Amino acid sequence: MNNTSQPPSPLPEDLLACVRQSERVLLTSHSNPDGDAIGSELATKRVLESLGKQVTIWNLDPTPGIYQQLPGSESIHVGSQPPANWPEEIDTVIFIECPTPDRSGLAELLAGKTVVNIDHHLGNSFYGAHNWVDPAAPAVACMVLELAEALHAAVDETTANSLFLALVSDTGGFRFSNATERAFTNARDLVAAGASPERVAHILYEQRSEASIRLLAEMLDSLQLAGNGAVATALLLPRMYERAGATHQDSEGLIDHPRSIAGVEVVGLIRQIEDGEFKISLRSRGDLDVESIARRYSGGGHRNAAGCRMSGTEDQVRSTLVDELERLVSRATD
Ligand SMILES: [Mn+2]
Repeated sequence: MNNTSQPPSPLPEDLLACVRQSERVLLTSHSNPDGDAIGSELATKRVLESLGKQVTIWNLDPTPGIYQQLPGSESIHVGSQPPANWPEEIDTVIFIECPTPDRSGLAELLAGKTVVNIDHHLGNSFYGAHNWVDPAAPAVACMVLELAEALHAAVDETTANSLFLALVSDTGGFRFSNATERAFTNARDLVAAGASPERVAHILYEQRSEASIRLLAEMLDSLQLAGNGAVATALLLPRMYERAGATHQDSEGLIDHPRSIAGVEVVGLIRQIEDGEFKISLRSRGDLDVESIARRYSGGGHRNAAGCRMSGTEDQVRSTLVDELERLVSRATD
């Protein structure tokens, strides 16, 4: 997922000092939060609370169903209406796993506070008063673990489980290119602190809703291969959610299935968000850089996992996307 050949970026002193001094903290992350976003937020909340700080998590979008099993997830404030203590009782906003303020979907609402930016996305825009961007970090969870150590905060079993879940989910179960030595070192440290790989695997892989499996069937029905089998695209349309009895929270991880087909190098999942508007999720293997495509459509992400939006009819968007992905694959084989 990240450029694993680059050295880690050390935790900046000014950022550490700011976190130390902040008594009332608001945490947020990107919209449609994933396992690294939720796990890292919940762990950061516990770490800072163990130091006597008041911490509120505010995300625009609901926590995906599978991550609602993490202790503390019920405390996450969701939606575009601010939590009761905003803005009077907050001094610092920490963005976790959020490449630009806009990606939180809350940028305008969160204006006017000291901003701390902790992230591992390559395209991070260094928007904070204090920035720690480490693209070599396998997951932001690894950075949170380092922050906890620097703050001399205890990482208890619950915190370790949240961070372990974030690390497992961002590395695809230690299968992606970001499953580096550092990922395993951190994994070992987290297990030593009480994380349970069995419990986390149960949460991530064995607790899907029936609706999400029915939605998977609908999505696979729409699967098309192109580019001599190297390019896979699939659709998630409102009528599919309806038939499956599913909500957006049930779509987490579905993109991994087209990616598991032999010969498939890149996957584009096209999800309709309103008439003529689609959210595109991209996945790739190895050196194929889907972030370069996402960036051209005002999106972003990592080399092997990125996202953006496209407008048009369903057919137009799919054919544009297939063209882009075929070009990416053919450039790589030239
Ligand atoms: Mn991440």
